[in-house]
Amino acid sequence: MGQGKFITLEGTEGVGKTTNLRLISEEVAGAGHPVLTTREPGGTPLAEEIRELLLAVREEPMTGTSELLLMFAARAQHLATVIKPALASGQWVVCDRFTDATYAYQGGGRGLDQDVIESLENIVQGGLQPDLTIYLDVSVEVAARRIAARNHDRFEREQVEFFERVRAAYLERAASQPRIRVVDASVDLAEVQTSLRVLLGEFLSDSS
Ligand code: T5A
Repeated sequence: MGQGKFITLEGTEGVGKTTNLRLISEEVAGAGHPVLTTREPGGTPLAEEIRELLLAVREEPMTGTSELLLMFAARAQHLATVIKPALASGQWVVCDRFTDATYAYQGGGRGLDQDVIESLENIVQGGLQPDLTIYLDVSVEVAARRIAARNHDRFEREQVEFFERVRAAYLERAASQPRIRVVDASVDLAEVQTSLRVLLGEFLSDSS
């Protein structure tokens, strides 16, 4: 069996990534490919512990650089122990967030240097990139309303301006990278899912 394909799902908070992840995995499995669904930060026991460190609300503020290094530490573990072995065995990997989130949140949101992010990306990933990235786009106001009732983690407590910068960074990246496909996720869930099925249908037929 050849190498599997790597699909990532991106967006700001509350755009519907978790809601749509299952549909994406089902479409891939329905086309006959073995599929592994995972997430970042996280995806292994150690990386999930790093996720807890990253999301916890605590008195001591976390520096942007600490946040960036923890994201890549979790990613290094996830890639080495889950993603790369799965792809090598022919499984398709569907991942809730990956390095585009680092460019958007730590780069756009926190204002960290893109060149530093790129250096870490090279160290941790080598040449590995997703084959397809689906970016679910929703305005910051609509997304905030969707998650208003939840207990907010450390990121979700950021101001609107932070998420505007994150969204702008995602859209800028999507405009320059053909592997990133933008889906309007502000419409009804059924409509979002129709768009996802069409997009995945094209990708699956191009990959066969
Ligand atoms: N992070 C992550 C970084 O800063 N850098 C990185 O490199 C990485 C990898 C955790 C945090 O880590 C940061 C970003 C994050 O802040 P996460 O857990 O993936 O990452 O983050 P969240 O975005 O918080 O995940 P959520 O589960 O909260 O959001 P989802 O998955 O986008 O939204 P979901 O599916 O839970 O939907 C939210 C609500 O909206 C409804 C759903 O039913 C749900 O109630 N909904 C819709 N309602 C109306 N119309 C639609 N079309 C809808 N779609 C969903």
